[in-house]
Amino acid sequence: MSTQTNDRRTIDPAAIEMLGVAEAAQISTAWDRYKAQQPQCKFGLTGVCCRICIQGPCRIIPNKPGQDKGICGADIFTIVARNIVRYMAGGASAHSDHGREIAHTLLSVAEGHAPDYKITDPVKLVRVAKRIGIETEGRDMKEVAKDVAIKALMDFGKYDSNPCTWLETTIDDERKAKFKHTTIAPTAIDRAVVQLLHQTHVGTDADPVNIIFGGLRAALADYTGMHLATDLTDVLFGTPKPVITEANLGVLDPEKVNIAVHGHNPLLSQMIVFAARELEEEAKAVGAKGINLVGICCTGNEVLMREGVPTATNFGSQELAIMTGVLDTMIMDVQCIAPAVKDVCNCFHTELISTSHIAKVPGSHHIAFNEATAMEDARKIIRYSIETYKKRKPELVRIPKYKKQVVGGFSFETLMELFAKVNPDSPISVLTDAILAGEIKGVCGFAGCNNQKTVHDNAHITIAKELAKKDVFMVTTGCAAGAFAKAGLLSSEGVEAYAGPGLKKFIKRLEEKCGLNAGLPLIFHMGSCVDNSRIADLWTAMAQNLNITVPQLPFVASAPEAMSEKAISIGSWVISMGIPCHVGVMPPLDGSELVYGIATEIARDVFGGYFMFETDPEKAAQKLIDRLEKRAWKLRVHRETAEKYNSELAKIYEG
Ligand code: NFS
Ligand code: SF4
Repeated sequence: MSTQTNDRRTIDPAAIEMLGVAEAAQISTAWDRYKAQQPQCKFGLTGVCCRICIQGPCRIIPNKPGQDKGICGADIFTIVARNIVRYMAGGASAHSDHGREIAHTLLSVAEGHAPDYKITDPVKLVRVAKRIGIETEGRDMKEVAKDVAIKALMDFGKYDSNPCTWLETTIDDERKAKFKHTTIAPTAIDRAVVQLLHQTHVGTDADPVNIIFGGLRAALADYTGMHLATDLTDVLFGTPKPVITEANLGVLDPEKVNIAVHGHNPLLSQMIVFAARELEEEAKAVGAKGINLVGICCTGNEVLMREGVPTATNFGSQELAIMTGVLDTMIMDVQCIAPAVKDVCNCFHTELISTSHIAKVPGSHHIAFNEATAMEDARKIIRYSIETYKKRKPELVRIPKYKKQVVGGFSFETLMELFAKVNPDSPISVLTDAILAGEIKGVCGFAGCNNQKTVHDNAHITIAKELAKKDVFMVTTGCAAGAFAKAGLLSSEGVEAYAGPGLKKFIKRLEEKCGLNAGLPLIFHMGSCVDNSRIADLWTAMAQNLNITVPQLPFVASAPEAMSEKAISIGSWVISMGIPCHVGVMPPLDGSELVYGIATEIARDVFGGYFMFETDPEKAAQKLIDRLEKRAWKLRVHRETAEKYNSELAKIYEG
């Protein structure tokens, strides 16, 4: 039963319209179920409920004699720390296992076992190979690919004590030393996760600081897994270049077979793109005008970045896409697919197709997807979708008219190519010079999800508009990108409406030279959540160019509507790298003042990065701007002093 009335907790006009449809049809949505869960358990919300052994659950009441510790004697700070780092283990597992599949596929390509995949971007392959110390001169690309894939797979399970290759070769020397000194550099991804689960087993580690350092090691394993995922996906499918497309439910086409790819793994969604193109005629044969592929969540971002596939919606509103009545199939791979989508499918003709052996939903149609038979499997899925189209019920069709232009595809390489049009000798200087000159204040990377604890998309949009006004250059990934896309912030419309004078000048200067058929966007879409690695590459390049450390760089991050374990893991490596990170939802750690303090204060002393938890988007924007202004000011002062007195010493300072 829908209880939704006027207080629709979303600012997405298409979602508002579809929630009306849900209400009329009495279809339960995440919005209803969130309400039904209220009030949520205070012990769980603050992280003080321990279920690590089955003597529990132990719920801690501080200062209440007898109940201020768990049955085993675990203190509140141990319990909160253990709970939070186990999220990091979950996040690192999801991201890195995705990366492992990509690496496996590259190995299969090299060995000739995956005939439908190929090395699409040999230039990137060579660049990655050189970076990780693999010989490329005069060698066959398949041999190089094999060595690269094996080295990537070794990052999961190698047994020496050197840090993971993908970590060690993508960060600067100062961070390498920092991670060595604090012992948080993972030597193998799987080991970091397993060790953390061991460390947090009943009766193992009770020291909250040590537990959190174990968590950060897993978080850096998460970074390692996602960076290799980004690199090798680019090798297999091409490094993204600028694309022009659209976003929001208005991209659904009543006259075509509509197929949504939902989840994360481009090994499937990319093949779906190829198969859809190939089988267009078969769709026409049943009376459709063709096949319309749309994306939801990060696999949508993957095919948006490389193929210009439009975005239907993001995590929070995934169920609503089905309620349009025109989605014929929703194809899921892994992660962030709400099981509720199946219940909604039951009210329409839509079929949910699962494809992974580790992600099935009861009642969904399973078509197993294997790399060895990829195109055949993808064709099967497309044909099944065409069959389903025939069952569409015209009386249930209702497509909200909303859609916005999206200019995306800004991989790190593409951004550099863009900057190179202004300064061919030192592309990255285009960005750093603008900061030194005060034209822009710095950079903010937006990532993360939707969370029912916030008003859907509102925190993303509110913060971004504020930052735009104050001349902050912005990049984005994940469902944050989905929110911006639907609101028109990934097109020049956003620049006209919201950019402050400095930011506008900066973007227009690039735009004049870029030679695209569309204006540049207010926020630059860098990809899926694993592509947060591209954002890290950006800050590393900027710091190196300025000859400073990352913690001195005017660069901040924000996950306004964080939800998943993956988001917690990303945030944790972001702060380890030296970047202040805002999170707009309170994670369960304020049950322990000590653990809260480690995340927000002590982390700053040790790593230079730290968390800023702020649920009010306006205040959050102000905090982000303050951080950037302070770092940019310090950077300029120390530069000037160093130049004036010709002193290297003035460059060494705390950010
Ligand atoms: Ni990232 Fe992407 Fe979205 Fe959040 Fe889920 S889809 S991997 S976890 S909800 S941004
Ligand atoms: Fe309780 Fe300790 Fe078991 Fe946690 S590990 S459930 S605090 S007895």
